[in-house]
Amino acid sequence: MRDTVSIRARGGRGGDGSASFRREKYVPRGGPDGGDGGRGGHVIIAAHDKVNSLRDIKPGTIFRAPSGGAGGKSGKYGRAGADLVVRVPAGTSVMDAETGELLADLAANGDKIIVSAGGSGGRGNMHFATPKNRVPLEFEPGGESEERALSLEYSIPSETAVIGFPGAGKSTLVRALTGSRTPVGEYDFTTRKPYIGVCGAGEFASFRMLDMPALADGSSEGRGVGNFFLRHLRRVELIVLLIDSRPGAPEPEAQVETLLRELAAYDPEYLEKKRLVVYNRRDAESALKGAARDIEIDAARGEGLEDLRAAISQSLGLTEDVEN
Ligand SMILES: Nc1nc2c(ncn2[C@@H]2O[C@H](COP(=O)(O)OP(=O)(O)OP(=O)(O)O)[C@@H](O)[C@H]2O)c(=O)[nH]1
Ligand SMILES: [Mg+2]
Repeated sequence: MRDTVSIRARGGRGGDGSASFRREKYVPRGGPDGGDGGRGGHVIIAAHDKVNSLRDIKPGTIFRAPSGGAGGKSGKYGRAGADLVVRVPAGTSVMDAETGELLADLAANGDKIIVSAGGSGGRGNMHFATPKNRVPLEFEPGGESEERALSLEYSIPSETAVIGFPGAGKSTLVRALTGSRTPVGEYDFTTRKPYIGVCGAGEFASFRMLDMPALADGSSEGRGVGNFFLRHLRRVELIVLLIDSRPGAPEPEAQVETLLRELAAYDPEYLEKKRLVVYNRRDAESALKGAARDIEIDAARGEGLEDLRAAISQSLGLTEDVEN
C-alpha cells in the first residue's frame, strides 16, 4: 500500500493570438481579424470512488496538460487545451511540496482542485487596432503555466479505528462488528496493514472501523511493523483502545499509557480525538480487578458487542432520535 507520492504538475501553455487581416475584394488591406489563442489545459487532481490507493501514480511523474490552440483568421478562437485529471482515492490531501502548505483535502468522491492552471490564451491583433494604427501587427503570445511540485498523502476515510497491543483481539473484534475479512492469527503482528469494515448502527446509520496493526512499546522506533499505519488515524474521529486482558499482559493502565505515548510520538494531535477504552476477553476477569474500564467484551464469543456498538454510535452522534 503506497500512502504518499510526490509528483509535478504543469498546466498547458496558452495558445498564441493571431495576427491576420481581412481579405476583401478591392480592399488592399482589410482590418485586423486575428483571433485569440485558447487557454492551456489545467492539471486537476480529483477524488474518485473507483480508485483505492495512490499505487498507480508513479513517483516523480510530471503531469502536463496540453497547450491551447493558436487563434486564427476571421476572429477565430484557438481551442482550449483539454484538462488533465489525475484520479486519486477519496481521503487524499494535496500539499505544495516546497512549502508544505495544504492545498486541498479531497475527502469525498468528486472533490477536486486545479493544481496548475493552464496559461491564458494570447489576444489576437483584432484587439490592437487604434484610430492611429489600423494595421496592427501585434498579437499576444500565449501565457505560460507554472510548474508545481506536489505531494499527495492518502489516509483512509473512517470514523473509528481499533488500536492495541499485539494479539489483543483487534482483528477478531473488527470482524465480529463489521464482517470484514481482516486476518486473525495466533501470532503477534498478524495484521500488517489497516483493514476497513463497515458496522451498521441502527436503521439509517453506519460507521467505518479500521483494524490496525499492533501498536507496542517502541513502534515509533520501528518495532513490530513500525508505526507507518498511524497515518490512517488522521481522519478518524474516535479511537478504540483495545486492552489485552490475558494473564501475563501488562496492566491495563500501563497499556493505555503506552498506546497514548505511541500515538503522541506520531502526532500529538491524535490525543485530542475521542477515545473509548475497551477490555477484551471477559473470561480473564481476574486480571482486571479494580481497573477502570469503559466497556468489556469477548470479541471471540461475541459478548458485549451490542454495548460497544451503542457506545460508539453515541460517541459519533449517530444515535437515532428520528421519529416514524
Ligand atoms: N478467548 C478469546 N480469544 C480471543 C478473543 N479475541 C481474540 N482472540 C484470539 O486471540 C488471537 C489473536 O486475535 P487477533 O484478533 O488476531 O488479535 P490482533 O489484536 O488483531 O493481533 P495482531 O494483528 O497480531 O496485533 C486469535 O487466536 C483469536 O482467536 C477473545 O475475546 N477471547
Ligand atoms: Mg490483527
